[in-house]
Amino acid sequence: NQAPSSVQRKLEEEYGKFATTPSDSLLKKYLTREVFDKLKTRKTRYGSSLLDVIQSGLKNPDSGIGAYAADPEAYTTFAALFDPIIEDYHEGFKPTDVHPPSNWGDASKLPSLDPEGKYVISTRVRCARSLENYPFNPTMSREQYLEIQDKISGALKSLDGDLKGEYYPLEGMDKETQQRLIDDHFLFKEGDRFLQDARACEFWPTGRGIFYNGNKTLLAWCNEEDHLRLISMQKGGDLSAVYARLIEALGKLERQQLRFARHERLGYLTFCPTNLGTTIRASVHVRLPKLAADPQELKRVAGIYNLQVRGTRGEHSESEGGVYDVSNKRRMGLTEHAALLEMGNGIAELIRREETL
Ligand code: ADP
Ligand code: CIR
Repeated sequence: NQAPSSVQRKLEEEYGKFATTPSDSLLKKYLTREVFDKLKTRKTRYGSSLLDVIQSGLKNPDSGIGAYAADPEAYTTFAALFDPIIEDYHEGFKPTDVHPPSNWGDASKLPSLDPEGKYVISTRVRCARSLENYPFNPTMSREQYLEIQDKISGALKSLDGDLKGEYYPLEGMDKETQQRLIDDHFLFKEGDRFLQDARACEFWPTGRGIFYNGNKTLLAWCNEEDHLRLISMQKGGDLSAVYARLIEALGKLERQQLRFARHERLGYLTFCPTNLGTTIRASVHVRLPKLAADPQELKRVAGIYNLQVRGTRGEHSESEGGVYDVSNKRRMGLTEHAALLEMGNGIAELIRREETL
């Protein structure tokens, strides 16, 4: 039960080139010769090899991480690579640590981010879920994409009241509508080279799509990076309202037939190791002109509070008009509620610092 020799040869060749390529990725940091030699012959039950896990990072040396779980078993088979990546990204979540059970806490007990509405433009909280008994992107068939879309869009029909909405498949959506949804920060982008090189965009746009309610405050993405992304967002800084809506919607979906994949140690399973555990990314779009006069300084100060800074159009984008996306960085080893508090308190600190400058 080994990776085919053609794959092993390709791995040797590509790893050789990567060894002489400069890269700040965690892949570069942790795929030592020793780890590489240990993993290069392995194959998961789904047939994924080390090459399937690292091909995006090999092709894109500007990756932050550079590895994806080609299927749910990859986290175990290739633990010698994933464990140190996870420990580094999630601020010290060790191989012996166990992600705690879900605890969403009391949504009303969160700090108000920006009571005067001077800095925060909008607030968003998202989580990711994978369906049990399905592989991840690179190992999914066209039929599985469609099956998952059926299950997810079916379950979303159960949402009622303010959450009631409609599912729009990407297949057949006109380009103008798609672009407007992307520009308005509602829809995932198309052609992400990190995902494409991980073979996460096969059969595109089959099985991909977006759900949203009447005022686009609750959204769901189907089969983009993960089987399901559930998103709550609105203008302004009312973190409690945004978080409460996510909890309500997820609770309703959990009462449908959907069964979500959860690992006893890693928490909820996702395609990217950065999203494991709670899978929660709570962000604001924020303008902090004084702090951000030097973007590197903004990143440094944000890091003190375990916050991550992204550009206006999300991951791997630049800031437009001084707008930054600031969110909690780690998602593992703490509860959902603790992740929200970490983000909320951190943003409040950044605003406090902005005001002293
Ligand atoms: P994620 O991994 O959470 O899906 P991305 O970095 O891929 O994040 O961003 C997805 C989209 O969400 C982008 O259009 C981004 O601008 C948007 N977004 C993220 N946070 C906010 C926010 N607080 N307000 C408005 N849009 C946001
Ligand atoms: C990278 O390594 O930069 C890309 N593979 C993306 C990593 C982070 N992805 C994410 O948070 N979803």
